[in-house]
Amino acid sequence: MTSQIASARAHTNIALIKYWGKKDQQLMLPMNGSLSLTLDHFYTDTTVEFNSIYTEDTFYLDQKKIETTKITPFLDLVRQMNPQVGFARIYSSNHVPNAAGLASSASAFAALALAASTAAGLNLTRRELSRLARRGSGSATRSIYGGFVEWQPGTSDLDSYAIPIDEKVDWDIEMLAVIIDRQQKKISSRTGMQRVVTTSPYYPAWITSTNQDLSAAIQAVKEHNLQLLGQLAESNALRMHALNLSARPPFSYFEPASLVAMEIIEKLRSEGICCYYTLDAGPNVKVICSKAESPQIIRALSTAFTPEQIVEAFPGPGVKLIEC
Ligand code: 2P0
Repeated sequence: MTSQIASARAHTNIALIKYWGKKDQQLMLPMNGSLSLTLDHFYTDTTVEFNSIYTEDTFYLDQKKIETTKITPFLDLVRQMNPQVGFARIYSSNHVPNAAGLASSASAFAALALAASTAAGLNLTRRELSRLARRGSGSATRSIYGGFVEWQPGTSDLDSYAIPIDEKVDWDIEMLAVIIDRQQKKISSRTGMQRVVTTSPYYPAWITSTNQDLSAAIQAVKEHNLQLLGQLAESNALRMHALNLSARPPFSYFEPASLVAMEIIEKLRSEGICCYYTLDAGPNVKVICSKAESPQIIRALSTAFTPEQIVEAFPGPGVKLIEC
């Protein structure tokens, strides 16, 4: 019996400029570039053990065996790189509300990419890890790095990967997550984004405007301009959700409580507080703000949400190996 084992931790990331559509569904190449912030508070720990006695891949999430069709094709990519390794047992624990728009697949596949490739004896560069993680889930491409990260869309498997923009964030920015629903979302990101690509008449305008948003947002990060970054992130998120409303059939991830949170943020802004929101493929609202002003924002959100629903998060690190 030969056994090879490794464990990794990856943090999730929230897109400030969104990825919403693929030009190649098999290679997971995005239609446009995106920009995210990796967060410290939400992460996935994953252990991969390849063992010659196993006869299939088995996946345990939070100690429960899960049937999924996503793991074996992903591990097959690792087995192509080292045909010596056989089947695996994968143990993951998620410190992210599952599939509730807090990007659990991002941390999941980034952790799996590092744990599986290390267990297989491969010593991949971060660029190679980013390309590998992409094959599991698009947003995972970015979770290889900490801080602000750009995913360059590329034109092939070789040149579609993330690059760090500001890994060790040393300026005053934080993100408040307003947890509105921990349930599985009704329409998966994968289904939702392809529906807008094929049916929204606004899709070409999304591509043009998002490319402009991306360049401006990268500049805002470099200048530590929280206000400009927040403005760009909020309008980019609203355009993404407008695409969903313009698809056929239309769909939306908003819940009534999402609108309540958005209104609180807009009101605070009219009172001079620098805060902006973004929403992903779920109803949770993420607020971009400064540490200096977050106590006031939390107070305002507390009029409508419980303390458990308001989670503070700060810029977090890239993927790393941990003790098994
Ligand atoms: C993002 N989202 O840029 C966008 C914004 C959600 C909204 O990437 O099909 O789980 O696995 O590549 O990465 C969520 O979609 O989708 C996502 P797949 P993924 O973060």
